[in-house]
Amino acid sequence: MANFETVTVETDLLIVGGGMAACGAAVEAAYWAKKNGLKVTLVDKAAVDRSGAVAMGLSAINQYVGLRDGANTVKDYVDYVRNDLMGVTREDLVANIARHVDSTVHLFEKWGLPIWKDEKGAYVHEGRWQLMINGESYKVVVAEAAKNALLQDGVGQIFERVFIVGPLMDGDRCAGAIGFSVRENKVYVFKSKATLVAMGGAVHVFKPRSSGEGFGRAWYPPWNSGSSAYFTLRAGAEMTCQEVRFIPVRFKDAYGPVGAWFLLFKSRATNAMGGDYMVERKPELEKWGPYGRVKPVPANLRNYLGMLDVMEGKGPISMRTEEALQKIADTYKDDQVAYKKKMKELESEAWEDFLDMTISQAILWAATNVQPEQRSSEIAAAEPYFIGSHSGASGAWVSGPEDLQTDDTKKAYFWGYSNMSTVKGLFCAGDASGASSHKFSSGSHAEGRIAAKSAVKFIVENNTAPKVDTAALNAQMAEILKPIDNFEQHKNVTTDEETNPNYIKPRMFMFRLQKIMDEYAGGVTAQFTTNKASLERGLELLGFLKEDSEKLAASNLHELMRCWENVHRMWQAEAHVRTVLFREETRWPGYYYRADMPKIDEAKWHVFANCRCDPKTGKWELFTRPIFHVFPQPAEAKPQGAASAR
Ligand code: SFD
Ligand code: AMP
Repeated sequence: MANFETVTVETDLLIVGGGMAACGAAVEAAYWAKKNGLKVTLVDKAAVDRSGAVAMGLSAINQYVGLRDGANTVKDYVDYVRNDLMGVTREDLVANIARHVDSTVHLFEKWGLPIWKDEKGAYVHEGRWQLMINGESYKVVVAEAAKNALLQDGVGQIFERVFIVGPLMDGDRCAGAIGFSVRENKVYVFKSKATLVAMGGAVHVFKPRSSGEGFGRAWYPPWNSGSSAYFTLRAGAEMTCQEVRFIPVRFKDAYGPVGAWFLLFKSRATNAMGGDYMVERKPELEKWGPYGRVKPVPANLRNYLGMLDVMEGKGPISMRTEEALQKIADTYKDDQVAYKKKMKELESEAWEDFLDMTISQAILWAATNVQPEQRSSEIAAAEPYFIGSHSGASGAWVSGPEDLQTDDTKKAYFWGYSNMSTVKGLFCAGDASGASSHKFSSGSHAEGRIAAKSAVKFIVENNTAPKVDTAALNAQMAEILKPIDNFEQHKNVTTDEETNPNYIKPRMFMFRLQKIMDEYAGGVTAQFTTNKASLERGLELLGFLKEDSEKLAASNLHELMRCWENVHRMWQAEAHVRTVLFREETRWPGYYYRADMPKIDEAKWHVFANCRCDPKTGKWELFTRPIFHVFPQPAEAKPQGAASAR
């Protein structure tokens, strides 16, 4: 076995990940740990200041409910999320985040995040739920608070550049995590009483649109590679909404987000003939149950209407930036000075939107002489991502809060500790927890706080150190380092290290995974369309890939990380394909379309599709869970599907 030093760290609460949810968890955990004399350890594969999806910054806080102003209620937010996800949502989880998220936003402001204000001092809204920020240093501000909280008074410690591979188990209880340094030859064994998973979602499971030119450029950050899903699956946790991938419409080729354009600048998107798909294709919305009739139209249906234009050869689709800015400036047209000033202001806001969050989009504009006030820009549907915190929903099935349960949900949605998965001592937040979409950066931070407080409660009430079997641990270490051994053992068989009959390098492995997913599971080249036979063939090919994952090879620590990132992606892929196959309907056209089951089936499939992989046998189980409301609903939206185990 490769020669690595083993570092063992014992802690009470272990937080794996250092993004929005983990930083929220750190702040809250530090407070409760101090009160209870506990120790908290946070581990990130990168540097917390700039890790995760918010690395480049963001230009908006997408979840702010505005409870103190009476602007909206928690139920308003729950109604919005449920409809956007075509009826499939855990209302208790969404409501729990919604009632706490504003306080997280107020903390961000206190810590120094500049939130736009109007002349009266009120927050400037991008849309009903979104606030505009000067967010290029968003992550630095949030990370600083997390670090201050953990590092003061010896409450906690932070490990950066340590890649977490998977869970340590003590029977059915999570006992910590194992990983390795991406800088030094060290394996890290973290033993904990509770573990909070917050390692984000996954990208590059599907082939990206940019495959040679601008290789790997995507909207979602390439370093979030499905570690949360892998961790929870391997611990034996029940997973939910694994079929719900997110496809955002983005500015073409550099993936600039569209929210500010649609909501703040009130832009239209039009096709090559000048038609507006949101207007011309409105009758299509009638086919998608009660969900197509509600405002705003769900994100997947908005996507779908545009995709129908593209499939009919009416592309490209253009964001009409010039028209939108002109329209706003026109309200000042009788005063030339005010008009010019407004135009300048709009121009700088337009650039700042990308400079805050997706710098490459601003660079692409500059490189291609685009002045948004003069010329429209192409937009396109991106490749699929797994991001349960945005408009996707995939993640672990977690317990809701006790006080929001009803007679129906008490047994189905609650098992003692908020945000604990079905595995004892294993908590999840942000992209790691499922069926609670639209939490975004702020809601993920709030959910991290909720989960951390709950995890501390678990520790206080279960204050025993779990045991880790030495033989099992040694086997896990050997498995983690196997790619290094594979390389060392076989590297001299050929003259080109990249090509070898005895091993596969992570880059080629990733290409194979992406090709399978793209072609069989409804990626870009398959027009986001699939069917039973394709999915079954995809599963067969994923099976061969899994066999070959034993042959992954790494010539250095960086490649070792790449190997495990791709194993993580592969598991996310398998959970996805199995669940798309299981759900025999098309519920989210615009995210994926099952050509053999082209309609929504409310009677049978108004349910959660959940799955679990038994850690002992490796056998997958797929089954449904009922959807219950925690707020009273109008008659039409009552659940119709019965729960059934399959
Ligand atoms: O406009 C391991 N998001 C937006 N949210 C907003 O509120 N406003 C916006 O403006 C947003 N936009 C946006 C967004 C995302 C992206 C990519 C872009 C633009 C370009 C969404 C939010 O960013 C997202 O909801 C949250 O960040 C989710 O938080 P969390 O904590 O679940 O994930 P994370 O922040 O990505 O952090 C993940 C962490 O895990 C680490 N990690 N650590 C150890 N071992 C491993 N194996 C690990 N794998 C991952 C990461 O390093 C990181 O610390 S807009 O487009 O909508
Ligand atoms: P995006 O930039 O697409 O990630 O969107 C940012 C926020 O605006 C998210 O909360 C989206 O759900 C929302 N959003 C984006 N486009 C629209 C739209 N056309 N109508 C309503 N909400 C939107």
